[in-house]
Amino acid sequence: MTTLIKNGTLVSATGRHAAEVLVDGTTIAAVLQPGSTLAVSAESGAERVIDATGKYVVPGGIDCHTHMELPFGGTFASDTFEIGTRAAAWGGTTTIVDFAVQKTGENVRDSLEAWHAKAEGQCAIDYAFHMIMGGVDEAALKEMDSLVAEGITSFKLFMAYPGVFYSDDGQILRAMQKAANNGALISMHAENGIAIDVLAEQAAARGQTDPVYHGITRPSRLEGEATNRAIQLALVAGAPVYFVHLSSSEALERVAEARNDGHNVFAETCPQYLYLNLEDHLGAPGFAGAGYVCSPPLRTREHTHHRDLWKGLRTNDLAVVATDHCPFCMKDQKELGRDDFRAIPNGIGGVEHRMDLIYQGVVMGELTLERWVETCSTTPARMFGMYPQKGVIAPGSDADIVLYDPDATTEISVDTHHMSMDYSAYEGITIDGRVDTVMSKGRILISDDAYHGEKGHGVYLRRGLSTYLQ
Ligand code: DUC
Ligand code: ZN
Ligand code: ZN
Repeated sequence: MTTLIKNGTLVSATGRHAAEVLVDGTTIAAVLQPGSTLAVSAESGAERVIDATGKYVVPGGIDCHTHMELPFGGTFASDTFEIGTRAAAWGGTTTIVDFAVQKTGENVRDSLEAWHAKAEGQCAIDYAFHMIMGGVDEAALKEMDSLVAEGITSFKLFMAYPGVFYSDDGQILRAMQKAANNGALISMHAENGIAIDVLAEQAAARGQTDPVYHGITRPSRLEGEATNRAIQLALVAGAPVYFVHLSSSEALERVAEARNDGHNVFAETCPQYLYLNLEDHLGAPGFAGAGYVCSPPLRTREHTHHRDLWKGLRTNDLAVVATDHCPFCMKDQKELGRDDFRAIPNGIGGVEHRMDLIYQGVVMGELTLERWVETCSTTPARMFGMYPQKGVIAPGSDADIVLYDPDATTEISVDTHHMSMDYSAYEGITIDGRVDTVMSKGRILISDDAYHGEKGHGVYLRRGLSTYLQ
Protein backbone atom coordinates (compact mmCIF):
# COMPACT_ATOMS: atom_id res chain seq x y z
CA MET A 1 0.00 0.00 0.00
CA THR A 2 1.18 3.54 -0.73
CA THR A 3 0.44 6.40 1.66
CA LEU A 4 1.12 10.11 1.27
CA ILE A 5 1.37 12.21 4.43
CA LYS A 6 0.79 15.81 3.41
CA ASN A 7 0.44 19.31 4.89
CA GLY A 8 2.56 18.53 7.95
CA THR A 9 5.81 19.97 9.30
CA LEU A 10 8.57 17.40 9.07
CA VAL A 11 10.85 17.63 12.10
CA SER A 12 14.21 15.88 12.14
CA ALA A 13 17.23 16.08 14.42
CA THR A 14 18.62 18.83 12.21
CA GLY A 15 15.66 21.00 11.24
CA ARG A 16 12.02 21.41 10.34
CA HIS A 17 10.27 22.17 7.08
CA ALA A 18 7.04 21.63 5.21
CA ALA A 19 7.30 18.28 3.42
CA GLU A 20 5.22 15.40 2.14
CA VAL A 21 6.23 11.86 2.98
CA LEU A 22 5.51 9.04 0.58
CA VAL A 23 5.35 5.58 2.13
CA ASP A 24 5.47 2.49 -0.06
CA GLY A 25 4.78 -0.75 1.79
CA THR A 26 6.90 -0.86 4.90
CA THR A 27 9.42 1.84 3.99
CA ILE A 28 9.66 5.51 3.18
CA ALA A 29 9.86 6.00 -0.58
CA ALA A 30 10.37 9.76 -0.78
CA VAL A 31 10.34 13.06 1.07
CA LEU A 32 8.80 15.57 -1.31
CA GLN A 33 8.52 19.30 -1.53
CA PRO A 34 4.86 20.34 -1.24
CA GLY A 35 3.39 21.44 -4.57
CA SER A 36 6.27 19.97 -6.58
CA THR A 37 5.49 17.90 -9.66
CA LEU A 38 6.67 14.80 -7.83
CA ALA A 39 4.38 15.55 -4.87
CA VAL A 40 1.37 16.13 -7.13
CA SER A 41 1.93 12.88 -8.98
CA ALA A 42 2.59 11.01 -5.71
CA GLU A 43 -0.78 12.18 -4.41
CA SER A 44 -2.69 11.10 -7.49
CA GLY A 45 -1.07 7.64 -7.30
CA ALA A 46 -1.31 7.16 -3.54
CA GLU A 47 -3.82 4.64 -2.21
CA ARG A 48 -4.18 6.58 1.04
CA VAL A 49 -3.62 10.24 1.84
CA ILE A 50 -3.19 11.41 5.44
CA ASP A 51 -3.77 15.08 6.13
CA ALA A 52 -1.22 16.25 8.73
CA THR A 53 -2.29 19.89 8.78
CA GLY A 54 -1.07 21.52 12.00
CA LYS A 55 0.89 18.42 13.04
CA TYR A 56 4.56 17.64 13.42
CA VAL A 57 5.67 14.63 11.41
CA VAL A 58 8.49 12.95 13.31
CA PRO A 59 10.35 9.64 13.24
CA GLY A 60 8.81 7.06 15.59
CA GLY A 61 10.22 7.13 19.09
CA ILE A 62 12.89 4.66 20.15
CA ASP A 63 12.97 3.65 23.79
CA CYS A 64 16.31 1.96 24.24
CA HIS A 65 15.77 1.00 27.88
CA THR A 66 12.82 -1.21 28.79
CA HIS A 67 12.34 -4.21 31.08
CA MET A 68 9.31 -6.20 30.01
CA GLU A 69 8.62 -9.11 32.37
CA LEU A 70 11.87 -8.49 34.27
CA PRO A 71 12.23 -10.88 37.21
CA PHE A 72 12.95 -8.72 40.25
CA GLY A 73 12.69 -9.26 43.97
CA GLY A 74 10.54 -12.36 43.73
CA THR A 75 8.11 -10.96 41.17
CA PHE A 76 8.07 -9.88 37.52
CA ALA A 77 7.67 -6.48 35.86
CA SER A 78 3.96 -6.34 35.14
CA ASP A 79 4.04 -5.54 31.42
CA THR A 80 4.36 -8.46 29.07
CA PHE A 81 5.92 -7.77 25.69
CA GLU A 82 2.40 -7.70 24.26
CA ILE A 83 1.01 -5.14 26.70
CA GLY A 84 4.16 -3.08 27.00
CA THR A 85 4.76 -2.67 23.29
CA ARG A 86 1.11 -1.77 22.74
CA ALA A 87 1.39 0.91 25.41
CA ALA A 88 4.60 2.12 23.77
CA ALA A 89 2.75 2.49 20.47
CA TRP A 90 0.03 4.53 22.15
CA GLY A 91 2.77 6.91 23.24
CA GLY A 92 4.46 7.29 19.85
CA THR A 93 7.26 4.80 20.42
CA THR A 94 7.76 2.40 17.51
CA THR A 95 10.90 0.55 18.64
CA ILE A 96 12.10 -0.70 22.00
CA VAL A 97 15.41 -2.15 23.02
CA ASP A 98 14.72 -4.43 25.96
CA PHE A 99 17.25 -5.99 28.31
CA ALA A 100 17.66 -9.75 28.08
CA VAL A 101 18.83 -10.86 31.50
CA GLN A 102 21.62 -13.15 32.59
CA LYS A 103 21.49 -13.30 36.36
CA THR A 104 24.64 -14.15 38.30
CA GLY A 105 25.28 -17.89 37.91
CA GLU A 106 23.13 -18.34 34.80
CA ASN A 107 24.30 -19.13 31.29
CA VAL A 108 24.27 -16.19 28.86
CA ARG A 109 23.04 -18.21 25.88
CA ASP A 110 20.17 -19.85 27.80
CA SER A 111 19.16 -16.49 29.22
CA LEU A 112 19.00 -14.95 25.76
CA GLU A 113 16.92 -17.82 24.37
CA ALA A 114 14.47 -17.36 27.24
CA TRP A 115 14.13 -13.68 26.35
CA HIS A 116 13.51 -14.44 22.68
CA ALA A 117 10.80 -16.87 23.74
CA LYS A 118 9.04 -14.20 25.81
CA ALA A 119 9.02 -11.63 23.00
CA GLU A 120 8.64 -13.54 19.77
CA GLY A 121 5.23 -13.12 18.15
CA GLN A 122 4.04 -10.86 20.98
CA CYS A 123 5.16 -7.37 20.04
CA ALA A 124 3.17 -4.57 18.46
CA ILE A 125 6.34 -2.74 17.42
CA ASP A 126 9.86 -3.77 16.48
CA TYR A 127 12.15 -4.77 19.29
CA ALA A 128 15.82 -5.47 19.88
CA PHE A 129 17.82 -6.65 22.88
CA HIS A 130 20.75 -5.56 24.94
CA MET A 131 22.22 -8.26 27.16
CA ILE A 132 22.49 -7.79 30.90
CA MET A 133 25.56 -9.66 32.05
CA GLY A 134 25.14 -10.61 35.66
CA GLY A 135 28.40 -12.47 35.72
CA VAL A 136 31.46 -11.83 33.61
CA ASP A 137 33.33 -15.12 33.44
CA GLU A 138 35.31 -16.79 30.63
CA ALA A 139 32.16 -18.31 29.09
CA ALA A 140 30.30 -15.00 29.10
CA LEU A 141 33.27 -13.14 27.59
CA LYS A 142 33.39 -15.67 24.78
CA GLU A 143 29.64 -15.36 24.16
CA MET A 144 30.00 -11.59 23.77
CA ASP A 145 31.58 -12.09 20.34
CA SER A 146 28.83 -14.39 19.09
CA LEU A 147 26.11 -12.14 20.50
CA VAL A 148 27.53 -9.14 18.62
CA ALA A 149 27.31 -11.20 15.43
CA GLU A 150 23.64 -11.90 16.25
CA GLY A 151 22.75 -8.23 16.60
CA ILE A 152 23.18 -7.83 20.34
CA THR A 153 25.83 -5.18 20.28
CA SER A 154 25.50 -3.68 23.74
CA PHE A 155 25.92 -5.19 27.19
CA LYS A 156 24.70 -3.85 30.48
CA LEU A 157 26.82 -4.28 33.56
CA PHE A 158 25.81 -3.42 37.11
CA MET A 159 27.95 -1.78 39.75
CA ALA A 160 24.86 -2.22 41.99
CA TYR A 161 22.84 -5.22 43.24
CA PRO A 162 25.58 -7.44 44.75
CA GLY A 163 24.72 -11.11 44.39
CA VAL A 164 22.11 -10.56 41.69
CA PHE A 165 23.55 -8.58 38.80
CA TYR A 166 26.74 -7.07 40.28
CA SER A 167 30.11 -7.04 38.53
CA ASP A 168 33.30 -6.09 40.34
CA ASP A 169 35.88 -3.77 38.81
CA GLY A 170 37.94 -6.63 37.41
CA GLN A 171 34.92 -8.12 35.67
CA ILE A 172 33.97 -4.72 34.31
CA LEU A 173 37.48 -4.17 33.01
CA ARG A 174 37.50 -7.54 31.25
CA ALA A 175 34.15 -6.89 29.58
CA MET A 176 35.33 -3.46 28.49
CA GLN A 177 38.51 -4.93 27.04
CA LYS A 178 36.37 -7.35 25.07
CA ALA A 179 34.15 -4.50 23.89
CA ALA A 180 37.21 -2.50 22.82
CA ASN A 181 38.05 -5.48 20.67
CA ASN A 182 34.69 -6.43 19.15
CA GLY A 183 33.09 -2.98 18.83
CA ALA A 184 30.32 -3.55 21.40
CA LEU A 185 29.08 -0.79 23.68
CA ILE A 186 29.15 -1.31 27.45
CA SER A 187 26.13 0.21 29.19
CA MET A 188 26.64 0.85 32.85
CA HIS A 189 24.36 0.96 35.87
CA ALA A 190 26.63 3.19 37.93
CA GLU A 191 25.85 3.05 41.63
CA ASN A 192 28.22 1.75 44.30
CA GLY A 193 26.12 -1.24 45.31
CA ILE A 194 28.49 -2.52 48.01
CA ALA A 195 28.32 0.77 49.93
CA ILE A 196 24.57 1.08 49.30
CA ASP A 197 23.91 -2.34 50.81
CA VAL A 198 25.72 -1.28 53.98
CA LEU A 199 23.69 1.92 54.26
CA ALA A 200 20.43 0.08 53.56
CA GLU A 201 21.16 -2.54 56.19
CA GLN A 202 22.03 0.13 58.76
CA ALA A 203 18.82 2.05 58.00
CA ALA A 204 16.68 -1.06 58.32
CA ALA A 205 18.39 -1.93 61.64
CA ARG A 206 17.38 1.53 62.93
CA GLY A 207 13.78 0.78 61.94
CA GLN A 208 13.87 3.16 58.98
CA THR A 209 11.86 1.00 56.65
CA ASP A 210 9.64 3.44 54.72
CA PRO A 211 10.05 3.78 50.93
CA VAL A 212 11.87 7.10 51.26
CA TYR A 213 14.84 5.29 52.82
CA HIS A 214 15.38 3.57 49.49
CA GLY A 215 16.48 6.99 48.21
CA ILE A 216 18.26 8.15 51.35
CA THR A 217 20.46 5.03 51.36
CA ARG A 218 21.45 5.50 47.71
CA PRO A 219 23.08 8.96 47.85
CA SER A 220 23.89 10.69 44.57
CA ARG A 221 27.54 10.85 45.63
CA LEU A 222 27.66 7.06 45.16
CA GLU A 223 26.37 7.45 41.61
CA GLY A 224 29.02 10.10 40.94
CA GLU A 225 31.72 7.86 42.39
CA ALA A 226 30.69 4.82 40.35
CA THR A 227 30.37 6.92 37.21
CA ASN A 228 33.91 8.18 37.62
CA ARG A 229 35.21 4.67 38.33
CA ALA A 230 33.54 3.27 35.22
CA ILE A 231 34.94 6.08 33.10
CA GLN A 232 38.46 5.39 34.35
CA LEU A 233 38.06 1.66 33.67
CA ALA A 234 36.77 2.43 30.16
CA LEU A 235 39.75 4.67 29.47
CA VAL A 236 42.15 1.99 30.66
CA ALA A 237 40.40 -0.56 28.42
CA GLY A 238 40.18 1.83 25.48
CA ALA A 239 36.44 1.21 25.21
CA PRO A 240 33.47 3.54 24.94
CA VAL A 241 30.99 3.59 27.81
CA TYR A 242 27.31 4.53 27.96
CA PHE A 243 25.63 5.35 31.26
CA VAL A 244 22.03 4.24 31.53
CA HIS A 245 19.45 6.14 33.62
CA LEU A 246 21.79 8.91 34.79
CA SER A 247 19.97 10.65 37.62
CA SER A 248 22.24 13.09 39.44
CA SER A 249 24.26 16.25 38.95
CA GLU A 250 27.35 14.51 40.36
CA ALA A 251 27.22 11.78 37.71
CA LEU A 252 26.49 14.31 34.99
CA GLU A 253 29.54 16.34 35.98
CA ARG A 254 31.78 13.27 35.66
CA VAL A 255 30.34 12.52 32.21
CA ALA A 256 30.72 16.13 31.09
CA GLU A 257 34.37 16.26 32.24
CA ALA A 258 35.20 13.09 30.32
CA ARG A 259 33.43 14.34 27.23
CA ASN A 260 35.23 17.68 27.45
CA ASP A 261 38.44 15.69 27.42
CA GLY A 262 37.28 14.12 24.14
CA HIS A 263 36.39 10.64 25.37
CA ASN A 264 33.71 8.29 24.05
CA VAL A 265 31.53 8.66 27.13
CA PHE A 266 27.77 8.91 26.68
CA ALA A 267 24.70 8.98 28.88
CA GLU A 268 20.94 8.74 28.92
CA THR A 269 18.48 10.07 31.43
CA CYS A 270 14.84 9.18 32.03
CA PRO A 271 11.66 11.25 32.52
CA GLN A 272 11.35 10.26 36.18
CA TYR A 273 14.57 12.12 36.99
CA LEU A 274 13.33 15.21 35.16
CA TYR A 275 9.84 15.30 36.70
CA LEU A 276 9.80 13.51 40.05
CA ASN A 277 11.74 13.95 43.28
CA LEU A 278 12.61 12.29 46.54
CA GLU A 279 10.66 14.47 48.97
CA ASP A 280 7.36 14.85 47.11
CA HIS A 281 7.13 11.44 45.44
CA LEU A 282 9.37 8.85 47.08
CA GLY A 283 8.59 10.53 50.39
CA ALA A 284 4.82 10.64 49.82
CA PRO A 285 2.74 9.86 52.93
CA GLY A 286 2.05 6.29 53.95
CA PHE A 287 3.22 3.67 51.52
CA ALA A 288 2.51 5.70 48.34
CA GLY A 289 6.24 6.36 47.92
CA ALA A 290 6.70 2.70 46.96
CA GLY A 291 5.31 3.56 43.54
CA TYR A 292 8.37 5.73 43.02
CA VAL A 293 11.02 3.24 44.12
CA CYS A 294 13.46 2.80 41.28
CA SER A 295 17.23 2.66 41.00
CA PRO A 296 19.00 4.98 40.83
CA PRO A 297 16.44 6.63 43.10
CA LEU A 298 14.60 9.87 42.54
CA ARG A 299 16.85 12.71 43.63
CA THR A 300 16.14 15.60 45.98
CA ARG A 301 13.89 18.51 45.11
CA GLU A 302 16.99 20.69 44.98
CA HIS A 303 18.40 18.47 42.23
CA THR A 304 15.32 18.77 40.05
CA HIS A 305 15.04 22.51 40.72
CA HIS A 306 18.56 23.05 39.40
CA ARG A 307 17.39 21.56 36.12
CA ASP A 308 20.89 20.24 35.46
CA LEU A 309 19.55 17.23 33.59
CA TRP A 310 17.58 19.39 31.16
CA LYS A 311 20.77 21.36 30.63
CA GLY A 312 22.67 18.13 30.03
CA LEU A 313 20.13 17.23 27.37
CA ARG A 314 20.81 20.54 25.63
CA THR A 315 24.59 20.19 25.75
CA ASN A 316 24.52 16.53 24.66
CA ASP A 317 26.25 15.38 27.83
CA LEU A 318 22.95 13.53 28.03
CA ALA A 319 22.45 12.21 24.51
CA VAL A 320 19.36 10.04 24.96
CA VAL A 321 16.08 9.92 26.84
CA ALA A 322 14.89 6.39 27.61
CA THR A 323 12.42 5.26 30.25
CA ASP A 324 13.92 2.35 32.19
CA HIS A 325 10.33 1.14 31.91
CA CYS A 326 9.99 -1.41 34.70
CA PRO A 327 6.38 -1.38 35.91
CA PHE A 328 5.05 -3.02 39.04
CA CYS A 329 1.58 -2.78 40.52
CA MET A 330 1.12 -1.51 44.07
CA LYS A 331 -1.08 -4.48 44.85
CA ASP A 332 0.84 -7.69 45.44
CA GLN A 333 4.06 -6.27 43.99
CA LYS A 334 5.22 -2.97 45.53
CA GLU A 335 3.39 -4.19 48.64
CA LEU A 336 6.02 -6.89 49.07
CA GLY A 337 8.08 -4.18 50.74
CA ARG A 338 5.44 -2.71 53.03
CA ASP A 339 7.56 -3.51 56.08
CA ASP A 340 10.98 -3.04 54.53
CA PHE A 341 11.88 -0.76 51.61
CA ARG A 342 14.57 -3.26 50.54
CA ALA A 343 11.84 -5.67 49.44
CA ILE A 344 10.01 -3.18 47.22
CA PRO A 345 10.56 -4.18 43.59
CA ASN A 346 12.58 -1.44 41.90
CA GLY A 347 11.02 0.24 38.90
CA ILE A 348 8.65 2.78 37.40
CA GLY A 349 6.59 2.23 34.26
CA GLY A 350 6.64 4.99 31.67
CA VAL A 351 7.13 3.55 28.19
CA GLU A 352 3.85 5.19 27.14
CA HIS A 353 4.71 8.71 28.26
CA ARG A 354 8.28 9.43 27.20
CA MET A 355 7.54 11.25 23.95
CA ASP A 356 4.89 13.41 25.66
CA LEU A 357 6.95 14.19 28.77
CA ILE A 358 9.97 15.24 26.73
CA TYR A 359 7.80 17.19 24.29
CA GLN A 360 6.65 19.15 27.34
CA GLY A 361 10.32 20.12 27.68
CA VAL A 362 9.95 21.81 24.30
CA VAL A 363 6.87 23.66 25.54
CA MET A 364 8.75 24.72 28.70
CA GLY A 365 11.62 26.08 26.60
CA GLU A 366 14.13 23.48 27.79
CA LEU A 367 14.68 21.82 24.40
CA THR A 368 14.12 22.59 20.74
CA LEU A 369 11.76 20.46 18.69
CA GLU A 370 14.79 19.10 16.86
CA ARG A 371 16.47 18.12 20.11
CA TRP A 372 13.28 16.31 21.15
CA VAL A 373 13.48 14.21 18.01
CA GLU A 374 17.21 13.70 18.38
CA THR A 375 17.19 12.53 22.02
CA CYS A 376 14.06 10.39 21.69
CA SER A 377 14.63 8.80 18.29
CA THR A 378 17.62 9.65 16.13
CA THR A 379 20.41 9.31 18.68
CA PRO A 380 19.06 6.08 20.20
CA ALA A 381 19.04 4.66 16.65
CA ARG A 382 22.62 5.76 16.03
CA MET A 383 23.89 4.88 19.48
CA PHE A 384 22.59 1.33 19.27
CA GLY A 385 23.23 0.43 15.63
CA MET A 386 19.74 0.83 14.12
CA TYR A 387 20.32 3.92 11.98
CA PRO A 388 19.18 4.70 9.26
CA GLN A 389 16.65 1.87 9.30
CA LYS A 390 15.21 3.61 12.36
CA GLY A 391 15.37 7.12 13.79
CA VAL A 392 14.94 9.17 10.62
CA ILE A 393 12.36 9.94 7.96
CA ALA A 394 14.37 9.39 4.79
CA PRO A 395 14.05 7.27 1.64
CA GLY A 396 14.74 3.62 2.44
CA SER A 397 14.12 3.93 6.17
CA ASP A 398 11.34 1.99 7.87
CA ALA A 399 8.07 3.90 7.72
CA ASP A 400 7.90 4.43 11.50
CA ILE A 401 6.23 7.81 11.70
CA VAL A 402 4.40 9.79 14.37
CA LEU A 403 2.05 12.70 13.74
CA TYR A 404 2.18 14.87 16.83
CA ASP A 405 -0.48 17.48 17.51
CA PRO A 406 0.84 20.54 19.38
CA ASP A 407 -2.66 21.97 19.74
CA ALA A 408 -4.16 19.01 21.62
CA THR A 409 -3.44 18.00 25.20
CA THR A 410 -2.76 14.77 27.05
CA GLU A 411 -3.65 14.15 30.66
CA ILE A 412 -1.67 11.31 32.15
CA SER A 413 -3.66 9.04 34.43
CA VAL A 414 -4.00 5.45 35.55
CA ASP A 415 -7.56 5.68 34.21
CA THR A 416 -6.40 6.19 30.64
CA HIS A 417 -2.95 4.63 30.32
CA HIS A 418 -2.41 1.29 28.61
CA MET A 419 0.32 -0.15 30.79
CA SER A 420 -0.38 -2.96 33.21
CA MET A 421 -0.09 -0.80 36.32
CA ASP A 422 -2.64 0.04 39.01
CA TYR A 423 -1.24 3.57 39.49
CA SER A 424 0.58 6.15 37.39
CA ALA A 425 3.81 7.77 38.57
CA TYR A 426 2.83 10.80 36.47
CA GLU A 427 -0.81 11.00 37.61
CA GLY A 428 -2.41 14.34 36.77
CA ILE A 429 0.42 15.77 34.66
CA THR A 430 -0.99 17.51 31.59
CA ILE A 431 1.02 17.73 28.38
CA ASP A 432 0.46 20.52 25.87
CA GLY A 433 0.62 18.14 22.95
CA ARG A 434 -0.70 14.76 21.90
CA VAL A 435 0.29 11.74 19.88
CA ASP A 436 -2.21 11.81 17.01
CA THR A 437 -1.23 9.05 14.60
CA VAL A 438 1.39 6.31 14.86
CA MET A 439 2.63 4.30 11.91
CA SER A 440 4.96 1.32 12.21
CA LYS A 441 6.47 0.00 8.99
CA GLY A 442 3.66 1.54 6.95
CA ARG A 443 0.87 0.20 9.13
CA ILE A 444 -1.26 2.58 11.18
CA LEU A 445 -1.17 1.47 14.82
CA ILE A 446 -2.86 4.47 16.40
CA SER A 447 -5.32 6.94 14.88
CA ASP A 448 -8.56 8.59 16.00
CA ASP A 449 -7.80 7.55 19.59
CA ALA A 450 -7.97 3.88 18.69
CA TYR A 451 -5.45 1.05 18.44
CA HIS A 452 -5.30 -0.79 15.13
CA GLY A 453 -2.17 -2.87 15.64
CA GLU A 454 -1.71 -6.51 16.53
CA LYS A 455 0.78 -8.63 18.35
CA GLY A 456 3.38 -10.13 16.08
CA HIS A 457 3.53 -7.07 13.82
CA GLY A 458 6.76 -6.12 15.58
CA VAL A 459 9.79 -8.27 14.82
CA TYR A 460 13.23 -8.77 16.30
CA LEU A 461 15.86 -6.35 15.03
CA ARG A 462 19.43 -7.46 14.65
CA ARG A 463 21.41 -4.37 15.49
CA GLY A 464 24.73 -3.31 14.04
CA LEU A 465 27.56 -1.65 15.92
CA SER A 466 27.03 1.86 17.21
CA THR A 467 27.57 4.55 14.61
CA TYR A 468 27.67 7.28 17.25
CA LEU A 469 31.21 6.89 18.52
CA GLN A 470 33.61 9.80 17.95
N1 DUC B 1 16.53 -0.17 38.05
C1 DUC B 1 15.22 -0.24 38.26
O1 DUC B 1 14.63 0.70 38.80
N2 DUC B 1 14.56 -1.36 37.89
C2 DUC B 1 15.16 -2.45 37.25
C3 DUC B 1 16.62 -2.43 37.16
C4 DUC B 1 17.24 -1.15 37.51
O2 DUC B 1 18.41 -0.99 37.32
ZN1 ZN C 1 19.93 -0.13 35.82
ZN1 ZN D 1 16.99 -0.60 33.65
